[in-house]
Amino acid sequence: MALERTLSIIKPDAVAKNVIGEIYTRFEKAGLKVVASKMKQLSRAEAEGFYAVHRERPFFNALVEFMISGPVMIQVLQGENAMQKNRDLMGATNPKEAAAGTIRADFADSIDANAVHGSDSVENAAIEIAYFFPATDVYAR
Ligand code: RTP
Ligand code: MG
Repeated sequence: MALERTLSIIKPDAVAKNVIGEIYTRFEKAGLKVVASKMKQLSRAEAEGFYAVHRERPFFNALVEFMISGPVMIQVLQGENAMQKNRDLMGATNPKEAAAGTIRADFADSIDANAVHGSDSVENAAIEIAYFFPATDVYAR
């Protein structure tokens, strides 16, 4: 098994619902450690840059509008198979299809307001972590 890092974002809907702590508890109970974190109001340019791979998709504008609608909580998670483990905790993109007990099943309202983001590959995780955190702000622990 590989010790990995992945990028997680608690999206504006879940921050507004005041469930940051409940979501962090799920990370911790799954053996994932928070090794960097910050709350941030994304600018439009930051959100567009972060989701640049989706620029041509029909939902891009709605996604950017949603991600700048309020502050987000951004964290780096570290642990064995952290990328896939976080994806498993999150559940399917559409909360209607998310397995019971996943973050999206429990906290997401819609495919747009779906509570969390998680990197979808180890390669993208490295890019996404560097997008938000200088290396000196990510801690070995
Ligand atoms: P995320 O990137 O946020 O972790 O979510 P994901 O991998 O499960 O989904 P992805 O395909 O990367 O899409 C990014 C976000 O765009 C919104 N979306 N809306 N209306 C739609 O059909 C649609 N499809 C995707 C979701 O908020 C999704 O999380
Ligand atoms: Mg994605």
